[in-house]
Amino acid sequence: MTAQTTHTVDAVVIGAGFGGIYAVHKLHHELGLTTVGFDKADGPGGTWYWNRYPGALSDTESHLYRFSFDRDLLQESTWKTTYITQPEILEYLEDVVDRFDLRRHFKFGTEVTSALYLDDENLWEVTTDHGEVYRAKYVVNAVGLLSAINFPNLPGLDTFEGETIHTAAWPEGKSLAGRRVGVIGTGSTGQQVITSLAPEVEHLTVFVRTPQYSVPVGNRPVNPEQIAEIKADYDRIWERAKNSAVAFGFEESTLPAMSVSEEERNRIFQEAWDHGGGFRFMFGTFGDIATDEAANEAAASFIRAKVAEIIEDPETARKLMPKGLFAKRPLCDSGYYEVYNRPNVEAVAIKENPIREVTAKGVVTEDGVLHELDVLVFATGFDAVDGNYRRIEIRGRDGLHINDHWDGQPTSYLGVSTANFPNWFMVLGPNGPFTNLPPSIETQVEWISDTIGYAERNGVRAIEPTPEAEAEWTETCTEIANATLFTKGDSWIFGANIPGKKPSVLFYLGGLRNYRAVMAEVAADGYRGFEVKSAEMVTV
Ligand code: FAD
Ligand code: NA7
Repeated sequence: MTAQTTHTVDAVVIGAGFGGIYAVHKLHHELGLTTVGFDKADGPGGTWYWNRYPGALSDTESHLYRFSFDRDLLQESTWKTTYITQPEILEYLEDVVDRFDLRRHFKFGTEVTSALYLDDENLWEVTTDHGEVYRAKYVVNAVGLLSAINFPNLPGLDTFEGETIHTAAWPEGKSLAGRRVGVIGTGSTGQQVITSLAPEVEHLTVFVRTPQYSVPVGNRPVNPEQIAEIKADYDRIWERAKNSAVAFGFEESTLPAMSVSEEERNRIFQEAWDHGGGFRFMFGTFGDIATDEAANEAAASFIRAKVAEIIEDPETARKLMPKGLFAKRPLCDSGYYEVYNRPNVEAVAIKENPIREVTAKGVVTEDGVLHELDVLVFATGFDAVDGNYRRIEIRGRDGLHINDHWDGQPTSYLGVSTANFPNWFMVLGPNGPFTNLPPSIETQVEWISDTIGYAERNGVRAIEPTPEAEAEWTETCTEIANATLFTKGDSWIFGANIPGKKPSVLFYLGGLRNYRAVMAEVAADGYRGFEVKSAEMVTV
């Protein structure tokens, strides 16, 4: 064994997506801390580095899917369409990294394998897959909430002679034109990749397990005047987004769906359908679609009628027809249902006709049919929220493993910290806000950075939440979630998409405005719910 050099820094940041980039910027440039960032990826971008599949698009409007912290950056960045594509977001994030001279603080192509708290020294010891060891007072985890891949192990998959690709590990520029392609998964990602691949592949077989409700995204070109208008109004736009629930920039409705006539209801739904946007359809039409069953059914039946109208073959429409509650992350698409009218696209309903096995030539379903394929695409999503944490050996006070601490369910205080893990912070950890994410990420990174600044100024050696505060926050998130219909729809929002993962509340569904107020109050109240140990009090 070769002797390892141990590097000493003030802070380690894990991840180089929106969260990690901003965290390194704040800690280094504003607090003046020596900071090193790590990412497994060979460059910055996080989500947008990995998800290079055809059709990858943000479903937050372009002008709000970005950082708001720097006025000049806001004025100088631009976009072409109302929604921003993966290559453009990646380019934007790369530009941000260069603009703030952050690249030299990151070590790319480097996976953090463990983070161990050294109780006696009040330091974290972080080890990478290159065997490097870093000691730091603070660790900021920005490891992504939709980042740990879910790759189901289908029987016989290893015998497949074609290619398998997960959408979140799509090789750059990989084209499937002219190939016979199968796609498993029809969530947000599946819909995007299916819609984009359909016109260029020879044949597309879509293995549909649970059809989902989707509305048009409404992506349109924007002209320089429209962009200038937004830029002139940016202060107000961000103010409004940060003071709303889902922070998608539209006015959120408070009108109960059943308080208007059926005709008026359908007019409002149609208007939202024509405008586009999934969150807008769910939260901009009426105020109770996510909470009231009758309102929810009204929205669901409006979408079902559209599916029946768009898909010409009634049997295909039946296979694609969503059922039950409209209570998952609302989806929007660029002509997804229309794709099934193409002669080269076939839907296989795998709940009624399950996948039996994968063979050398393709996928065999229970009815004995071999669906011959050159490529099998997995759009099967992520082990969301806690997935990446559980893949690192993280041990807090007294060697407590994060997986043991989170045995029942992943928890946190305020989505940013957890008891027994001092000076250890999370961006979009369990029970953080469920919104358009950049403004929530900024809220958390700013709060974390302020807290670290407070600790540094006040000689604080260790800050961590009390178990009671964490339990209370979990209870708050559970109560809010239980008041919605989301708990009744199985999805990654509750960890219900991963076999063996215990479904539990993973988000604070109280909205960004309320979240920001709580975060501000906790800090103003002397870090209520945190145990703050000053240098003198800590036994060394
Ligand atoms: P990420 O961007 O996920 O970055 C985390 C990084 O951490 C990754 O690069 C990963 O490699 C790295 N990492 C993890 N573990 C380790 C380790 N042990 N060692 C080293 N590096 C590690 N959100 C929206 O608000 N609007 C949208 O329209 C939207 N669209 C999306 C579309 C897709 C296809 C996906 C997958 C997600 C989408 N999201 C959207 C969610 C998106 O993840 C967030 O908006 C945001 O990009 C998250 O940024 P982040 O920095 O927190 O995490
Ligand atoms: P999702 O929303 O989790 O969708 C995954 C899809 O894959 C969904 O249709 C699943 O069906 C399907 N799936 C998952 N595992 C299997 C197996 N084993 N067999 C067949 N089908 C399977 O992930 P996305 O990537 O689309 O979206 C996640 C978020 O990332 C999204 O909200 C955006 O913000 C980006 P199921 O519904 O479980 O029956």
